Amino acid sequence: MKIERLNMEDYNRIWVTSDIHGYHNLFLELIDRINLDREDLLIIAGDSCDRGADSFKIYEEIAELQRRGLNIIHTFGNHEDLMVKAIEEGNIFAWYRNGGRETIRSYDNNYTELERHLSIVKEMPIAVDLGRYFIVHGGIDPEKSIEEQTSYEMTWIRDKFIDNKLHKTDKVVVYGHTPNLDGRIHFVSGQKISIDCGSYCTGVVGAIELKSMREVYVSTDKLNLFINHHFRYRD
Ligand SMILES: [Mn+2]
Repeated sequence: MKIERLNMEDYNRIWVTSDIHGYHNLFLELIDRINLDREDLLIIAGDSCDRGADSFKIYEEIAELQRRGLNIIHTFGNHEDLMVKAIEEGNIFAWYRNGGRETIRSYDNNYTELERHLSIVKEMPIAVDLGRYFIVHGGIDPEKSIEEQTSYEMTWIRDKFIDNKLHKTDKVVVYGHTPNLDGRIHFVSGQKISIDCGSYCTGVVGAIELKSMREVYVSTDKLNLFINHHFRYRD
């Protein structure tokens, strides 16, 4: 299990987003809006694939931006976990039920690319520890220290983490996974920042900059999103 440990002082601005779920257009708009440069860090806290149509393009885009020298770290989300388990262990039903069919379609039978991306996905860190902030997809077991957490808990945990306002570590946990259906970032308590804006039902992807606490939202038209979804499932 890999936890990336970084020093906040090494970067100018530190943006965190998550749960882009195949909406490549929203990702591009976000990159444009936050105007990321080489002094900054962008952490994508999991779930760039599934549900939306363009998962392939998102992973490609991230790799291209990294090649251009931008600091982008993508942590492992439960949808990345579903993808790995479907492809490597044949657990296809769980993936397809959760939007994996769109991911496969986005590769358009290009299995070489899929295999290349799969190896990148498998190398993703589970979390980023910035000292004061701990960035992770699902959350943490509130009763355990950071050292005691498992990959599975940090990728998948929901109720136990959400239902407990406070946790054992004194770090502020910044997490996705559990969507805020009002399409906003929530400051749940002094110890938690919930950033999943529910792209696939709200049309919104949000991001927060941890030094200024500036929030940015990009969104597609909700009706368009609904209609695309509706017609996609008719065939
Ligand atoms: Mn998600």
